[in-house]
Amino acid sequence: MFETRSIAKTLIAGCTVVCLSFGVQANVMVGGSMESQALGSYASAGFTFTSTGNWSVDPLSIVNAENGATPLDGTQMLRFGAGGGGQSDVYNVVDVSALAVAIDTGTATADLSAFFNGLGVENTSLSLRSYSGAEPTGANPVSGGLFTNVDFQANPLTDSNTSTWEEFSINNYVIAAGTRYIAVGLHSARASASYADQVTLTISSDAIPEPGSLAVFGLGLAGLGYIRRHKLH
Ligand SMILES: [Ca+2]
Ligand SMILES: [Ca+2]
Repeated sequence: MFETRSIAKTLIAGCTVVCLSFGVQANVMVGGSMESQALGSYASAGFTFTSTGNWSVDPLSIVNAENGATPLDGTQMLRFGAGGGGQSDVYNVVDVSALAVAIDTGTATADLSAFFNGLGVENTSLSLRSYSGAEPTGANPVSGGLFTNVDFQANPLTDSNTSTWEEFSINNYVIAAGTRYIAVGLHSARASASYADQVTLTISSDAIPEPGSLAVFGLGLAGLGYIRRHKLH
């Protein structure tokens, strides 16, 4: 009897969690913590969709703590540029095809959050772009007009205190129906050393519950029915 009661309670607990988050909301960013890309400098090497999860396009470095700046999470952070000054634009492409059903309702939204830091007061910015085609290879996401539906937030400023991280975001980016890839862009005017870390891309949709959620929801209902029939407490 104890075992069946435990199973029923587990089913109900599962239902409660799923029911509270009915609909889809998930951080789909890969590589946003800068922990999975190996330490070192990355020269401008273009960009392909098969490099999903890695930052690329303009030169960048993945570094440990330096210049009084400590990674916001883990032990690694992104440093814009591989030396020298000038504008630096780095991108990471996220495959969102697993959420196609929700995205194709045209009502799914994305929220991008990224933290910046710098030795000086830096001009930084964020961008989001979407792509609806089949997965191409060997393509730069920001050249040739592949990506559309651009949302660009320009000129948020860091302070010059390297012990603090400044959060900037793009909220309620409406994902065009048909989107299968989203390019996340981080940009810095880079007058001095500047950094980024803890990038998240959260997709939300209330339109279509996940099939898996429906299955667990059904199990939860079955568990409730079992309890009522057997008067478990
Ligand atoms: Ca990190
Ligand atoms: Ca700061």
